[in-house]
Amino acid sequence: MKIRILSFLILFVTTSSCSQVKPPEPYGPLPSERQLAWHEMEYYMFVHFTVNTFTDKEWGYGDEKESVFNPTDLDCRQWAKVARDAGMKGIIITAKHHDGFCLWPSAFTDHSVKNSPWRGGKGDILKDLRSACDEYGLKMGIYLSPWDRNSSVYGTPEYLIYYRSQLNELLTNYGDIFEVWFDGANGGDGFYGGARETRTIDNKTYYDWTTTHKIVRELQPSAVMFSDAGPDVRWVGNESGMGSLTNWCLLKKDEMYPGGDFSKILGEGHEDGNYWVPAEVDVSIRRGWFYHMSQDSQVRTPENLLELYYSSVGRNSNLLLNVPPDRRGLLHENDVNSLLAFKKMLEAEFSAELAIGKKASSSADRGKGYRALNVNDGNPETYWSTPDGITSGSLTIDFEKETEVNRIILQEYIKLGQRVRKYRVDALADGQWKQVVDGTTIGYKVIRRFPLVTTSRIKVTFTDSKACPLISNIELYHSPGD
Ligand code: FUL
Repeated sequence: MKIRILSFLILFVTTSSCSQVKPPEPYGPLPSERQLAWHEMEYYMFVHFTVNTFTDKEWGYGDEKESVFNPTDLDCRQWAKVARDAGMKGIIITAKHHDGFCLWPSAFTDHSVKNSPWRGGKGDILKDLRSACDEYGLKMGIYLSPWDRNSSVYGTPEYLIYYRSQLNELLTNYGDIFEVWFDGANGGDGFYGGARETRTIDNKTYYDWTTTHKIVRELQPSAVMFSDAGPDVRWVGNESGMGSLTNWCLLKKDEMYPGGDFSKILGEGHEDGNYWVPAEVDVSIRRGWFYHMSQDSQVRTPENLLELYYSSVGRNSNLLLNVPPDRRGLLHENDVNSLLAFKKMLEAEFSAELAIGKKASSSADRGKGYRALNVNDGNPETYWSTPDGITSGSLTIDFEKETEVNRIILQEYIKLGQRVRKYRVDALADGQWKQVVDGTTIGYKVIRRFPLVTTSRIKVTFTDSKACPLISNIELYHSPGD
């Protein structure tokens, strides 16, 4: 009897495991958990604030008196409320910019808020921002400029001890940090404790980034680190808000270093890169990174912000939009109005999704668990895929009636790697398939605009992929915009 039960069980286990479809193997470099969480952030605020706000400069020389820093009405809750209302998911603040002035009362320098008149020297902007972010459900990140034009020891090994001590303060006293921003501007003239000279450093070796990165990993394992060359997130190579249409999340980062001349590579990434290092688009809502009254009338319009959104989030990048507080310590009314109007436009762009629940079919699928219906089920964890070795294929969404469409969102299941090299989108109109848009890479997400088409079916063809394509999401919209 026992033997019969056992053989039955063995038969059952073998047959059921045979009918299981084998999941696709990972392909190439994969994102880490912290990078996956970062991809989902999509859009967040950059805050540039320091003595420059009061001296009307973009780069402070490092000799600014602490007494100039005196916001009359500083309120981090206003920043956070605006960020939240604008649809952003976090705030990254310049804890220290190139001028060396610290927005928190660092124990390692006198050049900080503690010697400013603001709140009688008792204030701590990082602390205020932390509670504001918590209150409004935002994540918080820090920018700590490696270049310090105030420090007398800048350019010597001693400076690295100072820099890392400050990093340690920021990473241990202010709760969870989602991103640490290492800027690429390096060396040059400065105050340097009164020396007033030019100091050049070798940006390939001076900072010994490996040691600094270890500190961040140890103190904030969930934080991603940004720089021109990663290690976790890369600069997009320009400050004008332009993500690259071809955008691999992959990079040969060992060949790069912060401050090098790699603009084009940074935009596209390396198709054959050996690390996952996705691009972040940093851009300011004004001409400058810091507040200047003279730019009050030059704030980007809501329409322009929408363009930025399409050229960043729409191109497989995150958008880090700078909104600099003014001398009151508040985001200026013009910036706030523009941001909130942009948020309204964004909501209108993506108000009614048309693909969800519609019939989805494919040229081929891998089998049960990997069918076409996974791309419009609203679940990012399910995906369509072809059998191994099949590196092209198509997906069709059938509206079953004439429907007006002009936007498409595509997402790969990036947990198993970025694969698609080329795709095209066709619409069935008057009995004929007509191409409406085509593209190269997809990655975490692309959003494509095309002229309004009246169609009963949309077909997305993945014409070339490094391995079997894995598509987790297709969304279609009729947006009011062009
Ligand atoms: C640059 C800096 O020099 C600018 O002042 C600004 O902080 C920008 C985001 O990065 O490298």
